Amino acid sequence: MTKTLRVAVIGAGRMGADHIQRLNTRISGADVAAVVDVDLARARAAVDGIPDAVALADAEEALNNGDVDAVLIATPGFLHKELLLAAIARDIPILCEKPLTPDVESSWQVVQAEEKLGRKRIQVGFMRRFDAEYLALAAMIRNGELGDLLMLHHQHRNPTTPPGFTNEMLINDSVVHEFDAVRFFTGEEITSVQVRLGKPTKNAPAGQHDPQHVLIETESGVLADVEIYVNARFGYEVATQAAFEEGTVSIGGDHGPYVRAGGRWGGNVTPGFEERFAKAYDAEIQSWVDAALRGEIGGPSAWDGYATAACCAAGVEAQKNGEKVPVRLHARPALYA
Ligand code: ISE
Repeated sequence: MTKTLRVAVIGAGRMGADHIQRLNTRISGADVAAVVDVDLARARAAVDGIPDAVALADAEEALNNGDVDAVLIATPGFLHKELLLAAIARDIPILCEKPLTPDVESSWQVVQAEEKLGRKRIQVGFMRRFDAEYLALAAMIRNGELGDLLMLHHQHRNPTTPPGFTNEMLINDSVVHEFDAVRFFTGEEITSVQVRLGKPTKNAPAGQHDPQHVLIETESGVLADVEIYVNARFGYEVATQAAFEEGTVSIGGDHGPYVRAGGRWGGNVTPGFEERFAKAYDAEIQSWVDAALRGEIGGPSAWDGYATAACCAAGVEAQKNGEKVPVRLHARPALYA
């Protein structure tokens, strides 16, 4: 008989609710066993219609529930560290939404706790690694068909930001994806980050300088730049152009349906990340479930979470001083070789 992973989802907000639906309807080999939210009414609404799933207000209670054998953490980042340490102590599979933790010191503590456990239990929710075009570009880089990769140009545009989205969050919450993407594409660590603040939009809330231009360098000297623009109004856009010795490759462009009607031609702009990366999220969670049932992880590790947290720390420093700030990393433990 094939085992089914009984998952506790912690956090029933925007991303948690999306993952609960996905686990309940599209993912095979897993069921939602519990939903935890400080807002119990929200947890109850999330389990409505899911057979045998309980709604709880306390994560500890879910982790101690004998019916739970894996955890998906989708709370705000400041709660991740304690939840991760509690789940590692129970030696259960963990899918943790990005960022691993909001600062580099706590991310390193999580890596050390997992290293002590002696096996990888944490998969970090960098879903772009499961996007079909990201995978196609990564394969072209690996097989060298266009020669060496030289530069990456990223555009990351959001329609608007939720209340409380600080200037630092442009780096910690948004550009963290590009830090992971650059590491994923190149297979190298990032060595420095610089942030340039140019002409801002008047549509940004007070305290946010938007857009920003982030310059990234990797171990072999690949240069990447990111336009992070989080109050772009028109919709959601994540795109990359890669420059190789023998050509260029663009991903994340608009897709069909392409409509000609009513005297106009074109298509629809993606409204947000849930729609833009819906298939990638499905593939990510399926890969996590399949791997968890084998006792493994099926995607980016706690080391990837830690390394990107180190890039974010450099990025936030660079936001403030305008300098090219080195990324400081501890030596990579053998567990993540
Ligand atoms: C959000 O938290 C995400 O993870 C989205 O993918 C990203 O595009 C957005 O900028 C973040 O705020």
